Amino acid sequence: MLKEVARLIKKSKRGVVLTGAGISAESGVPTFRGQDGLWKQYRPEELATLNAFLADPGLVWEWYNWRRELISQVKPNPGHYALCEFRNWFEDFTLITQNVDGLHRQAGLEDILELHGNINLNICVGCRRTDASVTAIDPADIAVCKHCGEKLRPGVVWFGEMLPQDVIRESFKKAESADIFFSVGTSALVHPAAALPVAAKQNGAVLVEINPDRTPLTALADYYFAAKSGELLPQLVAAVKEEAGG
Ligand code: BV8
Ligand code: ZN
Repeated sequence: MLKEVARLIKKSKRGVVLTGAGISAESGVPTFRGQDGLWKQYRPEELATLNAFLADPGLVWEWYNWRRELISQVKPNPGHYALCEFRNWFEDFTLITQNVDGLHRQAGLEDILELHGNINLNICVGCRRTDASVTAIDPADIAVCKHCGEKLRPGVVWFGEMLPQDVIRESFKKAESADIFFSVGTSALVHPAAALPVAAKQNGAVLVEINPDRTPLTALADYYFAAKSGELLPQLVAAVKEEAGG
């Protein structure tokens, strides 16, 4: 299967990768819905929502501060680095991520489409301006916006919130024109991100899924690797190098 996919990659001009929390799992960042899931003690909809923040901003900041602390101590894993190689394979390569941990950028990929924002950004809950001057937030005394006085919140997209329109529009444009689309480390449950691989497939892309567990996407995939991304992606890089005789 690896050889076949390597051959398809060689024949493809436009490659797109969508990643989810699974690609950061081997870096030590807990996924959302796994057994070590971030949301074990809370349900996602309870904390990652505007209502939760308005009801108890301190609790929400405690959770984000815990995640920021955890992410500040982890590093990209071989899966993140392998994706940097994908840039060399395609005339047009796009990385779309649902992750907010910034690990793709740390691994060296710059132009990334971040669907759900970035956990290290602080924005105003009122006017949504970014305040880069504030780094740490004290849940007991939450910093406020210099422009309108409203509280600062993490710069991520919460449930029930719109994704950045320019980012989601560009993501669908890239997915719909992809020759080959990789869905890596995502449970394919959260919309509208989960609709991207389907849109790619519907527009003629070869769909490759890499995930140790099956997902709602697995039945639709042309190739499904039941594997960890940190192991499989480097193997795919090696197979492409072999294919290129290099
Ligand atoms: C919106 C940022 C509307 C915050 C996140 C019913 C049906 C369809 C949709 C909905 C519905 N009810 C509600 C909705 C909408 C909702 C949604 O999709 N809910 C789901 C739960 C059903 N979506 C929204 O609310 C979105 N907004 O719809 O707005 C709207 C429209 C118009 C006008 C106004 C409003 C907003 C969604 C964004 C939410 N924000 N994150 C934060 O991080 O704190 S989502 C959150 O889940 C993360 O970003 C995460 O990336 C994302 C998706 O999860 P995954 O990345 O897939 O992670 P997960 O743990 O689920 O899976 C990990 C996978 O990795 C597993 O499959 C595992 O097997 C695998 N894995 C594990 N180890 C490895 C591995 N894979 C590879 N290698 C390994 N080593
Ligand atoms: Zn403001």
